[in-house]
Amino acid sequence: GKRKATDNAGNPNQDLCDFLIDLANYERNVSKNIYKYNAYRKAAATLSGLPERVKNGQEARKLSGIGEKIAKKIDEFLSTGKLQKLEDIKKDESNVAINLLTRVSGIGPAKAKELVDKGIKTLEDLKKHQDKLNHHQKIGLKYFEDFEKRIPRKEIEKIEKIIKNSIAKSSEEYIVTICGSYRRGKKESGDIDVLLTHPTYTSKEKESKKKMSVLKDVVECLERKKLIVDTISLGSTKFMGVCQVPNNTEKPFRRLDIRLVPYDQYYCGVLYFTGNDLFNKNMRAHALEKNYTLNEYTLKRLTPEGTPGEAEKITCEEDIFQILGLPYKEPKDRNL
Ligand code: DCP
Ligand code: MG
Ligand code: MN
Repeated sequence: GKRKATDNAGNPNQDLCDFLIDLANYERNVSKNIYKYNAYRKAAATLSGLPERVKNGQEARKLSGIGEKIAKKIDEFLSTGKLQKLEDIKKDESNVAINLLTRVSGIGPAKAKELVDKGIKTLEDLKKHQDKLNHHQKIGLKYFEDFEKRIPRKEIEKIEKIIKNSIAKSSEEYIVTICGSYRRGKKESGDIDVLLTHPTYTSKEKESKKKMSVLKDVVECLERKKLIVDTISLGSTKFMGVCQVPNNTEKPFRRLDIRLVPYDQYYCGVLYFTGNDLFNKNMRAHALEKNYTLNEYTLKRLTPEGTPGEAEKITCEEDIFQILGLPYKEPKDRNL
């Protein structure tokens, strides 16, 4: 997601979170320093969870993810109302342009820099140079304003019903879970992350011809329902595209991803795509401490030599926590 990750209603530290997210984005998009990007995001996430306004950097330092350098920036911002480092970054118009272009879905920092070096610096410039964009980037540009809008929970609930009802007509046995921030209980989301499986679709028969068409059939069904309105990409296991609540042309266009996951790998997939990313990182690190390796597909025990064994049999998310000796965490408690 490229939007603010600190969207709590009435966050008393919103302005501090905003400047940290601005810094994070410049580190990712311009300096290409993912380490600093993550550090700033972590600090912003910590501040956004506080019930009260931070009084000074020293107080903030006591919190997890806030060290001396960020504490100093907090003090500077609290006393001057701005941050010189950010002002300097913004003085360079190519920095501002790179940052803008990376907000287009499908344009990463490298592509943005390439475009800016060619003198393409605004959305208007981009529209005139669509020949320099791939299909994903063209879609990102076409729906730029809508994709920046957060999706209210109510609207995702509506879309969830449409997807479940439509798919149930072809087989009652489909299992559909909307993961991501929605499953973690957030009031608004950046996109819609759908996981799909069917008991007859397992990792052993991934390649069979019949299975290849499962996702295509589902996508075509949702196109007929006028829910899916554009496709970024469609493979045998992953659809990326655009949806809109049917018969509601005033509603914004939304980013929709659908992943078809083998039945025996479904709950590792659900865990991964529920996130958040920090929670996933911690979970994987914890698994390694217990000599397991965890990813979006499987949980496997590691031999003393460090080679993974057979995939553990997982029939629900609780199984994963239990095997790793962790107390179960509800999705709403995975917002780290
Ligand atoms: N994910 C991850 N690591 C990444 C990207 C994603 O672990 N680098 C996982 C955790 C995310 C989930 O996939 O929660 C879905 O990715 P999104 O980018 O859609 O993130 P969210 O749904 O959490 O937030 P948003 O509301 O911005 O879509
Ligand atoms: Mg999401
Ligand atoms: Mn997503």
